[in-house]
Amino acid sequence: MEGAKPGATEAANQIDPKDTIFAKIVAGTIPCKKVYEDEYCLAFDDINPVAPVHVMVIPKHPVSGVGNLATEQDKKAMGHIMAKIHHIASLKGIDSYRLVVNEGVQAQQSVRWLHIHLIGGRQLAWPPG
Ligand code: D5M
Repeated sequence: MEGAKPGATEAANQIDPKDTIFAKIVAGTIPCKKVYEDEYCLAFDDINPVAPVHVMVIPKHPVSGVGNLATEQDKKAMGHIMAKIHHIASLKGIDSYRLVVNEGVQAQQSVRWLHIHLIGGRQLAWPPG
């Protein structure tokens, strides 16, 4: 398969989420355009939007990716996030959108802190590339 060398996913999995840019955003040492925040999650505009609405929705505690969801805290946060997504979309003025989670190198996850892309504000095509 193209796009990922053998072992690339394993190497990426070694990246500590605390070393990512999203850790700095959660800590407040790097600014973001905040859309929503509560005890469990933070939502902010994507710096490189692919649509008029493109929001990053992330847990506030470090989780690398879907493959690393393990603890009760992880599960509680992700359930909470899913229940808040529609509200976050409404804050951007939309009620139709797509959620994307890239997991691992071949899926082009570039920030190893679990994040949900909330994308909308235009007609979206299907299937995605
Ligand atoms: O998506 C990672 C996403 O993170 C990508 O769409 C850009 C976004 N990003 C990266 N740095 C920032 C900052 N500083 N603010 C806002 N958004 C950011 P992935 O699924 O890992 O490819």
